[in-house]
Amino acid sequence: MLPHATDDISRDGKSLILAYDHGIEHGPVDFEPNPDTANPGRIFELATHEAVTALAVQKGLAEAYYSDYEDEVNLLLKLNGTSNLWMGEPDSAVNCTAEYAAELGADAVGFTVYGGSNNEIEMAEEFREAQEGAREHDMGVVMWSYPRGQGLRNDGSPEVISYGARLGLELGADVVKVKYPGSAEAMGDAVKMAGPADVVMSGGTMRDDRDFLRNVSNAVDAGATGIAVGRNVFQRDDPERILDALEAVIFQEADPAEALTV
Ligand code: FBP
Repeated sequence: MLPHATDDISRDGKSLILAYDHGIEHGPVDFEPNPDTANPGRIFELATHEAVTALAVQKGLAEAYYSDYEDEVNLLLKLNGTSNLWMGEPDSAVNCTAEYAAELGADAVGFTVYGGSNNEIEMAEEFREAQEGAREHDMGVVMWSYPRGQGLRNDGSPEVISYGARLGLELGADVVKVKYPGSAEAMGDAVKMAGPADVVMSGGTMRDDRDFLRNVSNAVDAGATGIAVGRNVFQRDDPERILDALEAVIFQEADPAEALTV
């Protein structure tokens, strides 16, 4: 990782990345709990919340909306993505270059790597191109490091998640986004494996407010620099309220129970 590479998508060394690539990754089903969120404009507005340090979207949404928000929102442009209609071994189509991301005004690029997939070799090579392209344009690099594939029996185990964190460091990511491994201790191991690269936890499926904030707090206590979250924010009836609470937990290290009352 390069020093200062994440300055544009973090605040005081912490990050709250609002992820909104679900329209491609999961499809319309993710918008059902809160139908307004099918409208990308609603999410770009949400990303102006002061807690949000960057918004992760695909190229098409950036082209359509970002020019209206470039003064208020930091753009993390996802360079690859696959729909849930794809039934093959985990893979992700590269659908944008680092050069075009820079043209669209991106502050950083995002890239999924499925370590352990039968497609890992190609994905690592594609990541190399994206990472080096980002460096040429002074953009930070965030790896969605999600080991999975037919050969991996337990892709949610702490060992596999730590390995994913390490892959991010070895391949040149500035930030590695990993699934929450289930405990502060396991998160601490992943953070250690990532060395100088930042680690952010992935939000995951919708959870009870307290459980969710407790996991985030554990992750931050263990050295994670924050979260990259989608569903646990935008699927709630009041996404702004959970952003207020996340801000307190991540940036002020507030107790999760107290954060809900701010
Ligand atoms: P969530 O907070 O909703 O889990 O989003 C994080 C994220 O990495 C998204 O960026 C992505 O769309 C999704 O999870 C992928 O999840 P998975 O591949 O595990 O279904």
